Amino acid sequence: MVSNSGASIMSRPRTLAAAGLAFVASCGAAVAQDSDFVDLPHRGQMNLHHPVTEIMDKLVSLHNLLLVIISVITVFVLALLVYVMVRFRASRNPVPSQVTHNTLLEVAWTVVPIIILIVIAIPSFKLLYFMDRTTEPGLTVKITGKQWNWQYEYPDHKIEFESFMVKEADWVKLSDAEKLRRPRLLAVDNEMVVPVNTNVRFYVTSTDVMHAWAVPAFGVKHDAIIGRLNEGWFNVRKEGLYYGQCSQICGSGHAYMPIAVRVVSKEAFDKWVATKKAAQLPAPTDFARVEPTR
Ligand SMILES: [Cu+2]
Repeated sequence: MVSNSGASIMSRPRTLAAAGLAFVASCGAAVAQDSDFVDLPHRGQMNLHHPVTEIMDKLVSLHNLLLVIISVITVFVLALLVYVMVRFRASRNPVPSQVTHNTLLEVAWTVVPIIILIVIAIPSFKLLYFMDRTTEPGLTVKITGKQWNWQYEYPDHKIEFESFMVKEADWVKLSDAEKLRRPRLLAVDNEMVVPVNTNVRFYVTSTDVMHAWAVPAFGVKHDAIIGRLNEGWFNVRKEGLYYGQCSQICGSGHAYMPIAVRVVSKEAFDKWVATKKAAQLPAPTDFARVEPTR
């Protein structure tokens, strides 16, 4: 994790040539001051992302349980192999053993794996159902994968916008502090903005090829499939800027459709909604108002 406290998120364009950058910079302006925390990878980092949702907490716990189980199994199998290689080596056993069956052993190596699988299945299924959906959504966002960018819709607020990766030519114009917070290939022009400590329900779909919307710190990774709506949710407890990437190899632009989610206080979110709505003209089509033709 990298945190640059005090670093200004927005950089001022100095020349006309930076007009494109100004547009990029304006996109998070309404909520820029809310949190300086940025969830980023850094050199030498090990293990999973630092969790900021209950889902990721539980994923980490399951991962740790599985790591213990798999380590014990690996060491046990290795010990058996070493024992067999030494104990039954050709020089010590010129006449090989003719034993082919051992009922007790066969029952044991069938029953023990079953018990291990049940031990894994119980927390795994519990977690799957926990991750599946939320009964009390505080906000709903529809996420659409495209070749190659993301589109975010907030149906409750009638907000809709596209999110593109910041192009190299614009990115090099950012200040050094800004580059740390908005790294190359991860920075986007329009971040998805959600309030902190709120159940965010999201639907994921695609318009062209399969993508996957994934933010590791949230423990969320959902396939975006054409003609289908996949549902998920998260509730982030820490304000900040979180990055993810498309996690389904979708084509030539796969590496260039990053995901940036800015988690802000509820007040800042309301402010962002108002700013976004004011800036968004024309408003998205309200299909409910269309009169049927007779
Ligand atoms: Cu993709």
